[in-house]
Amino acid sequence: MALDATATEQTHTRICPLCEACCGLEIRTRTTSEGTSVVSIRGSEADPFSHGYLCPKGVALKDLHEDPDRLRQPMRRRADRSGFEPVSWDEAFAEVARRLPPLREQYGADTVALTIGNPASHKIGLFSYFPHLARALGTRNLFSASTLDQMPKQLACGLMYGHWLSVPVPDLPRTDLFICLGANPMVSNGSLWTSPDYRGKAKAMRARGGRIVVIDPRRTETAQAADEHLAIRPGGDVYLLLGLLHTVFDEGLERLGRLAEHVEGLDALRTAVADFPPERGAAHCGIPAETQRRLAREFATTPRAVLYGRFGTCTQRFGSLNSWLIDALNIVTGHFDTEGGLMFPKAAAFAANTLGRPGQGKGVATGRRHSRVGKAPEVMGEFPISCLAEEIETPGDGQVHALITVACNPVLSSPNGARLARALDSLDFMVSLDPYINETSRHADLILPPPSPLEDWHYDMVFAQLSWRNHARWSGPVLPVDADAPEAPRAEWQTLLRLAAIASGLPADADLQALDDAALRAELKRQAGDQADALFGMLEGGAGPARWLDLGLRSGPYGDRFGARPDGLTLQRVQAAPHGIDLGELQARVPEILRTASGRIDLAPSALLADLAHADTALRRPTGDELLLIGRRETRSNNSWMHNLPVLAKGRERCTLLVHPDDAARAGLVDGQSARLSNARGSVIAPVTLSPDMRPGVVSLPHGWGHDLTGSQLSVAARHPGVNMNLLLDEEARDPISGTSVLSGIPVRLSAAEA
Ligand SMILES: Nc1nc2c(c(=O)[nH]1)N[C@H]1C(S)=C(S)[C@@H](COP(=O)(O)OP(=O)(O)OC[C@H]3O[C@@H](n4cnc5c(=O)[nH]c(N)nc54)[C@H](O)[C@@H]3O)O[C@H]1N2
Ligand SMILES: Nc1nc2c(c(=O)[nH]1)N[C@H]1C(S)=C(S)[C@@H](COP(=O)(O)OP(=O)(O)OC[C@H]3O[C@@H](n4cnc5c(=O)[nH]c(N)nc54)[C@H](O)[C@@H]3O)O[C@H]1N2
Ligand code: SF4
Ligand SMILES: [Mo]
Repeated sequence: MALDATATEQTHTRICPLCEACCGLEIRTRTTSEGTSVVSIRGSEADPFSHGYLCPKGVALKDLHEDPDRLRQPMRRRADRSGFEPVSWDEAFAEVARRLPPLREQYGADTVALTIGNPASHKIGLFSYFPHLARALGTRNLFSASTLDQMPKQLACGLMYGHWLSVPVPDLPRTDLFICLGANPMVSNGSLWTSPDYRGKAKAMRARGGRIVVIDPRRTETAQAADEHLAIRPGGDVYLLLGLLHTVFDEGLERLGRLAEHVEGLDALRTAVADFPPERGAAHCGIPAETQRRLAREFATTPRAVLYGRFGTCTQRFGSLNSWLIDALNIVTGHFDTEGGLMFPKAAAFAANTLGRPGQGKGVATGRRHSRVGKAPEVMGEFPISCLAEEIETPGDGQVHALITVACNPVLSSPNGARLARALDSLDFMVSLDPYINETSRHADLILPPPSPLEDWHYDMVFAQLSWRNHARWSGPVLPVDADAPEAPRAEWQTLLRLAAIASGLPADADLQALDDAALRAELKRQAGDQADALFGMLEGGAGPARWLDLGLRSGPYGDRFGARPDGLTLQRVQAAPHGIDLGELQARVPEILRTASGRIDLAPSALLADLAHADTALRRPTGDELLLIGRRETRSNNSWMHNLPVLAKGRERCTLLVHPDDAARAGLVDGQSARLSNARGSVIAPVTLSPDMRPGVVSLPHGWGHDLTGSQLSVAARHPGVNMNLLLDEEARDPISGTSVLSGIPVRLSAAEA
């Protein structure tokens, strides 16, 4: 290698956009006459929020940036459908302008469906401008990964506290008993709980005498580092939670303390759970009544304790009930809105629960409309993503003929992706905003790629609202966008605003700055009336999300209020702090945070009370002895889309089926053997890994695999494709109140795969 005397190295800080932990990274780059490249990626020790933590995926940002399969230019499907060809941005948008408006004219606004996936919550440009596109399209057919994930939690929080994003998080650093239900933060790095370095925090907590109990069908990595593991039966959480609450009331262990005057529905809750003593649900949840009672007593009588439930508790038939009962248990035992319990973060910008009149609001509503085919109620403005295929397939008024996917890969991430893939092929027009030609975007007519995260700046709109500690952190771009490539990826807010403009009937080359100015002025008018023009002139950041961020920060709870509080936050101040600004530990926020119509926490929302009757009916049916399939996450994998990065893909096969030795023996299977997993939906073949950590009768496959579909361009992933567990899932199995798919506890048959 020739030495370049002019080479310079530079250190940048960047919030990792790959998972909810939002670690602060330190990225070193080297610039030579050839250009700038990444030399190293480490956790940033100086970050006040993540203190140097990172996982192997953070390091893979270099591979993501350099991945030859990552698209560097818009792609258009060839007319003979033989693959894709690069096109200019002008051509791409001209094609949208040619094809989308006529479909809307012919079939109406609902004919265009929009889906948005997980990475959007990590990209300020996507998250903040997606609503522009949704509004411009005016379609009812909005879908997202939320109904494959956390919608039950958002619904329960919406109903109880009055806003969809008022989601309390466990205050692990100050608790003495942490009960973790259906979550594996050691691997996932936390969810609806932005808390980097679970391992370190858990270790510190146990070192000062704290106890951790993990309740999960598998003895997970989190369970292995806990004091106790209870192997719950998949789908049985609602009965465990009812048994715990029953015990609390039955034994007079409730202790609302300061919250007593801020809740309503306590008697209704007490009455509702009275029919569910621990004995009744013990077989269904697989946890003996006496263990349930002991756990309830321990939880209620430990002054600083917290019960946290996540993904595994949401993606079940009774996901909304689970989410409600988890919070209710914390509230009635005095472990809520107080140190060491569940607490509400207070974000510096964009949090609806810091806006408007404190302590009271409109609450949330659902079911304002229903999906055309399955009649599923709208929740948070969306229909269940598992309804998308039928909306495309079923003829009639309102049929979906066009689709825009934004950072979403539902062919792999949602139940029965095979059906969805067939449906996508029948669309008249499809656009994907995606960096890859993958299982979903291969069906698109146009793929519009984003810049790599290292070429983009960032501020966490969503996760600052879910953080273990309050903070405001901004990262600038680490690498310049390739100036010699005029068709290089463009900022995603621009792509979204351009599509919105076309949907609004404007020409494909409309002036984005003017459109953005107009939208911001309208918002200021709404917020500040006569002062809008003056405030507009004060905002910094140019066009795009930076200027909205300045508005969010300045008008937010720590903001400078445009000079009224001179030492408050502004975009400039946050940008000037290279490692971000620490805003302190979580504080009590009830009643100020509440936005329910009553101004109180609703402990017994009627929609949830009503669903208890169904839990009761289900309890009357015998448990059955079928083998149940659950999922799992892996440190070196992230949902469906990071299997193409060499640093993560290397090493042992990851998409294996974990089977308890007793179940394997019964099926005549040995370690490493190929097993067939099948049910009425389909069948997949995966290698067996024997694992005594599985609850007997439960097997586990990770999700997001199955990279062997023709037409994708994922050369590394295709070498270890794995299988798609979602082919075994029933797209009609949902928690009907939240619309969330059942992704766990799926009955399956296990046998040796014939050679
Ligand atoms: N069986 C089973 N199914 C599951 C789960 C499970 O545990 N088990 N988990 C569920 C959960 S929690 C979730 S959140 C969903 C996720 O569901 P999705 O959001 O549909 O899936 P992801 O794998 O996150 O794929 C995201 C897509 O975004 C693209 N992408 C990545 N970065 C960017 C970017 O910067 N810009 C743009 N425009 N696109 C980008 C990727 O290439 C990919 O196509 O899957 C769900 N599905
Ligand atoms: N490495 C890595 N990290 C990730 C992701 C990833 O794909 N890989 N995905 C990210 C995303 S999108 C999300 S939403 C988060 C999710 O993060 P978490 O909420 O921590 O979810 P999981 O890690 O899937 O853990 C869910 C646990 O629920 C258990 N489980 C399954 N069924 C049941 C049940 O019926 N009852 C109970 N009590 N438990 C059950 C599973 O065995 C599993 O251990 O992780 C994020 N972080
Ligand atoms: S845990 Fe890993 S993937 Fe998640 S933010 Fe941190 S470095 Fe990124
Ligand atoms: Mo997720």
